[in-house]
Amino acid sequence: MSQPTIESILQENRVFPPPEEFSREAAIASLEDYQQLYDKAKADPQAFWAELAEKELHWFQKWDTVLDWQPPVAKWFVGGKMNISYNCLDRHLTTWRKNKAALIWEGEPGDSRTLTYAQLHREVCQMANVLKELGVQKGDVVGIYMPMIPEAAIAMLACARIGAAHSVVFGGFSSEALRDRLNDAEAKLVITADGGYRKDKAVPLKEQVDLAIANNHAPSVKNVLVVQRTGQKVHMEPGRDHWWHDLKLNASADCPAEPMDSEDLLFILYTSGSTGKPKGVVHTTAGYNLYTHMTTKWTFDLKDTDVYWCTADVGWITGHSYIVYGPLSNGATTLMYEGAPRPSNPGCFWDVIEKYGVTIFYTAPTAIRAFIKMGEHLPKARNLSSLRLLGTVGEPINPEAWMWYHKIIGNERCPIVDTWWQTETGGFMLTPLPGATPTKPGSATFPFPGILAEVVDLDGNPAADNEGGYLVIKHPWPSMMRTVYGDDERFRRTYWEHIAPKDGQYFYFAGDGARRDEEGYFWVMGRVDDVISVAGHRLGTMEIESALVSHPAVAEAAVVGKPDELKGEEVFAFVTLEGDYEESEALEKELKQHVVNEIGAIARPGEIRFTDAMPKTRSGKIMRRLLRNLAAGQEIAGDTSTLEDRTVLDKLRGGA
Ligand code: 7RM
Repeated sequence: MSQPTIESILQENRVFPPPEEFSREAAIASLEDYQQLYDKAKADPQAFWAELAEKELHWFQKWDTVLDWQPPVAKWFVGGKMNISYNCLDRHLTTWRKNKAALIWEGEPGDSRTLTYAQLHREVCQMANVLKELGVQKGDVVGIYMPMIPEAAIAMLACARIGAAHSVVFGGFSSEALRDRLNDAEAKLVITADGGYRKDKAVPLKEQVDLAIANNHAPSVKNVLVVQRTGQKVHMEPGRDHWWHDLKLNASADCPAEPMDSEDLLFILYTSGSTGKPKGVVHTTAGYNLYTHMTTKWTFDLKDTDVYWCTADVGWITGHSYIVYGPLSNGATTLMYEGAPRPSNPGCFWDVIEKYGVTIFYTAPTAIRAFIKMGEHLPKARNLSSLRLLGTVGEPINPEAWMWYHKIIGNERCPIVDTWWQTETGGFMLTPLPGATPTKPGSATFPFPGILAEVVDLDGNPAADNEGGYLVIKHPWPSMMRTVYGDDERFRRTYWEHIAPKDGQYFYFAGDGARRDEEGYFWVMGRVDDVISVAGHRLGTMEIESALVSHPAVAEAAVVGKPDELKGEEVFAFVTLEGDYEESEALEKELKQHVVNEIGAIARPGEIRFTDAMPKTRSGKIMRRLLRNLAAGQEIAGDTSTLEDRTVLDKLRGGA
């Protein structure tokens, strides 16, 4: 099992048409239907989105202008007023869905909870009132640092309800990383839990919040709302920290949703790039609601009887768009699972599918590769016949893993939707529509209707068939990121100038290389920048380098991705030491732990190689290409003539 290589993907020519019984029941039931929809959207994108916005969402007030596009600044449904929490909750209460399961939750220790739409609405209203009581106002930012429990979704919806923007920080991030994000967003309040369960252990969360905001290090944070999850002992600072279960006792369940302007800030979500600190990706209300609604509806071909499970964490965009907002806006039943496959319970995912009769299962290639390794006897020992549709996200899926997923989990009858998108895009950009699109293992197939995607060269010229290039989007779409929080200039530079605009045509580019085959299928090849993907988590190599050099022993650090069978990539760090330090196993361990403290366990280097010098060009740039070759244990490929000191390479190899 390995990552897709250009060779393996070029040889991939299997095609899987949608199963007939699936197409028969599907909303978009043939390639012709898709093509028609796509053409219609392309001919008049504004009319296309306006029609759907009218039909699919509730508005307090209709918009005046569908799209105001002053590149690269887009405003959608200008003048409209709506609330995404209303669309996810209130509007379902006047239908039979009132008592339908909105959220099914399975806790790691085996506890569980189901909230109907009416119950979820009640909890959200109560938390919204508590936030107001604690001084949160429309326009404020609230940090959310939570385990995978219903209150994570409740917190997001409660913020949206009162017009506060949320900034969810993945619970696996360290207190340092949390602090940076809280400060950048100037969060007024943090919603957290005493702890959460991760792989048979109760991990502390409130303690991390304490560390993040101690000594006035995050001065904007005035209050902390704490959900009791594990019962572990935590410090509660009087006047600042409040238990949710205490405040809930007197919280009214009456809290009308605040009418929000279409372009009001909905949330900030931090993501890694190739340079600088993580960027606060800004998403706004109406366009995000519409796009996540439509992509959930069509890509998962949602039916009212579906039990839909996305295994992501709410700390990532996938959790935002496809655990919380997209499914709930559609009135679907969304399942949330606190656990993860672990040695004590390697079949836990299949247990969850069997227990709840999951019909749609959406996970990441890295998880699939781990399942393969754990053995097919595990899924085979469970009844997975409820499944009707499978999905993947996060990285290119290697055809072998795709075939295993198709055969062993899907029993050769479930279509697979390989969805390519990003934190920045808000929702699916390239994806099959399961009743319509013949799939090819490893290809995210075609653009969603309304998305004009292309593979181009640096001058913006379309690449020839099967020729690699940059994957760009050429027309604004409703859920596109609006800016980098507090840094419009960085937004422009990062996403819109890599490929220079020409003749008024702007190209959105966020870092992936791709090619299109002769039938128009897109094959995403992976990042072309210094962003790596470890177990589907996006990390900037520079962030890890900064973490390393903040340790007194480290003079210089260069981080690259090393191909890894399971995780896709692993963090591989080259480090030169300050004069007074000597390499040792103890120091290696210490540096790894240092990265964990600075960023979080997901960034822990798998390997650190000490070196006397880095391979550099004459202008002093570290030659990462060489380091990537070295990390992968490959021969150095390509030109090394620009290398300043060739003996450096021999020394580095010697360490291999
Ligand atoms: C949703 C998410 C975005 C990056 C993106 C790609 C990679 C995501 C796929 C994929 C190939 C896919 N958001 N990526 N999905 N590559 N095929 N289906 O992952 O912001 O965290 O990462 O992930 O490189 O640029 S993210």
